[in-house]
Amino acid sequence: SNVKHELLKRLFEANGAPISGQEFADEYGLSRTAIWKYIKEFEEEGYEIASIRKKGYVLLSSPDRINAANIQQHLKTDHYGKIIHYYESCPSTQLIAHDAAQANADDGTLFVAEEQTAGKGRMSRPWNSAAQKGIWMSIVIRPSLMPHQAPQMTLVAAVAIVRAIEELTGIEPTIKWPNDIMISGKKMTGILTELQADPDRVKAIILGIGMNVNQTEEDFPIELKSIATSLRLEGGQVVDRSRLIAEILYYLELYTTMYEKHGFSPIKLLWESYANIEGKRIRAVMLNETIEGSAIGISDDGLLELKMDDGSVRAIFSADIEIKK
Ligand code: BTX
Repeated sequence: SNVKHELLKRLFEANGAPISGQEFADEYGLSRTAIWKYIKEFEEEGYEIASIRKKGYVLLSSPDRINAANIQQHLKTDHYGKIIHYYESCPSTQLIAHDAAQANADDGTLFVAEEQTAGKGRMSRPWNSAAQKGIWMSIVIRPSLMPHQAPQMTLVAAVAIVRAIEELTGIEPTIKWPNDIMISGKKMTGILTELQADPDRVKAIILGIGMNVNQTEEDFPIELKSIATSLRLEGGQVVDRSRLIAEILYYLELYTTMYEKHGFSPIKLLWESYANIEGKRIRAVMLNETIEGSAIGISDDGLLELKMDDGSVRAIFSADIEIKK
């Protein structure tokens, strides 16, 4: 319930100082027993709370969970993440977010799960989403954009994610067009951008982000061991997922607003500084063909431009790319 969230938020915000159960109960018109019941529930969820006579409740430690209170204590956005739906386990946050967007979910509503049992990537490929190890989330955003501007939101998100990781961990990932974030040549994050639109306007973008955070080698299934990595594997440290989510939401809101107001060119500059593909030999696998050329960069619409060996230029909308040494 909302009151339960508020109570947990207060406990967090008190930073180790006691919260009076009586005062909180009065403020919300509840009994002290109701408050005590919430405290018991928190303890069952893994929070350690001390009850100090005549003073109140003190939060001693919180479990490693990306629930609303844990994320919201770090939040510095205007809209994004103000409403958070949290799941211990669900098939796919992307499906839930789609339904919610159809049912008019607000701009910035976030769906996060500790675990997905049917996480998906592009073209319904499976996305491995191990319990408590990563960030598996979908956000509904309602930017004022034309439908043809929607695919660039993948690049906006990529820039926001890389920036957030840099700020929080000092690790500098690279972006692999269009939707992967890599560290030392291995996939660390995948982005899935989906659209609900009228012919002339975007109604909602459902942005799915799958990020490997605290996996160790053993946590990856055999088929991913050589192609996937996590922040922990690269930086040698466990990362606070809630803090990272709040940081991502901050930059996502900032850069989405920038894109709405000023178009793609400032995003393109940021993107190019993180992608570093100019001049690289690229093999692009598309649905109907595979081509090879050298990268010129991305166009003003976010398409990948390749210079072919015969001198012609091809602009690619979507593909799986391989960057050759
Ligand atoms: P993609 O199609 O670019 O990448 C999918 C491919 O990535 C898979 O075929 C597999 O080879 C590889 N892969 C699978 N799981 C992982 C992993 N954990 N780490 C690295 N590589 C992996 C990328 O699609 C977009 C993924 C979006 C996932 C988010 S999670 C929240 C939301 N809910 C949901 O179901 N999807 C999105």
